[in-house]
Amino acid sequence: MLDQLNRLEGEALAALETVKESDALAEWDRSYLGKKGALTLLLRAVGDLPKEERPAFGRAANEAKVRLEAAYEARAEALRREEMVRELEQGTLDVTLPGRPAGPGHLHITTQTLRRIYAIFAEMGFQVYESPEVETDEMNFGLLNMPPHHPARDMWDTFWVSDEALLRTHTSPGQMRAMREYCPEPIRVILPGKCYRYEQITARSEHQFYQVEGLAVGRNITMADLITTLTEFARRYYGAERRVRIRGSYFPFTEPSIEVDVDCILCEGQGCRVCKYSGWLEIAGAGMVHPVVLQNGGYDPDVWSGFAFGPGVERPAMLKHSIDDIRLFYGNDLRFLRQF
Ligand code: FA5
Repeated sequence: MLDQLNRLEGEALAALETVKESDALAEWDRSYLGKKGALTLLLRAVGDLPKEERPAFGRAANEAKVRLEAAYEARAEALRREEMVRELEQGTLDVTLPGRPAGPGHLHITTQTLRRIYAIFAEMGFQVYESPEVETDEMNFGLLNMPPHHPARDMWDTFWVSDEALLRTHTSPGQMRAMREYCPEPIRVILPGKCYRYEQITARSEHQFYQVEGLAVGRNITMADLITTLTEFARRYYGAERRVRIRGSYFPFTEPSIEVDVDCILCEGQGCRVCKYSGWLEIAGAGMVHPVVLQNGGYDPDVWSGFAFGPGVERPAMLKHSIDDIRLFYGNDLRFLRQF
């Protein structure tokens, strides 16, 4: 079969030499590289070979494919140039025409939202701390009070990079990095960044989205500080007229834990697809930093306390701008993006 492959490659390259115009080039592409092309069919037949011959043949066939694709690109470029020269000679291409103007770009709606969030928390004395997107299992879960096999890990469906490394499912591992860097000083930081979850994409859930974690560690920090901070954030971001609701919740790394909702701007609390017909939209999980987490970060929980919160970014932007589908954010439809 290796001989057959070599013959096919030689034949394809020779045929390419004779191609003089774009229809013939497309036909060449179909007959050698297309779905039913000769090379594709040969590659598929690899399963018929004895097991020990398959890797060498597979490698050779893939290399031949790369060479043929490169030859195709080179021929296509040569034909484009020939066409241009022909047009110039015939006078059908006017190179003196002005180019098409490229309008100035602007910041993506997510970036605008992030900057607004940074500004609000900066006014409250929080500084930005960046932490990695590829994390260890230990940082993303273990040190956050979720040892291996802890059932709460199921709350975060994970994209694994290797047995120990993953794409962070939330910005909370940044808490541990900030604590370990600043200990034994008090902390007031926000940790913005992209998070990844292996989950179903819907009108309100993406598999890639932003969060802005918040963390404060000090000697007398209480739940009242947390609620005030988040209520003030909601007031400044959504406007004073929005209602904020605090619910009890559960996160392994905070105790007690809460969830913060704002009444749905899209339906004015009447119920719609985005708020799952509840009238409320969850904007952040939060709570008092769990003593085990404080300890893992180097702080003595008998002396220090802290709060943490983790709002998303796209969902707040959806609420504020009445966007009813999160998939629009990264769909790259300029008609959508230009509105903001
Ligand atoms: C967390 O990820 C916790 N780490 C939050 C936290 C931080 C709790 C600190 C306590 C202390 P949760 O899975 O609920 O929690 O996500 C937090 C926010 O991220 C959600 O409120 C939502 O705004 C956003 N979010 C979560 N999943 C998605 C998704 N698939 N698409 C878009 N936004 C999402």
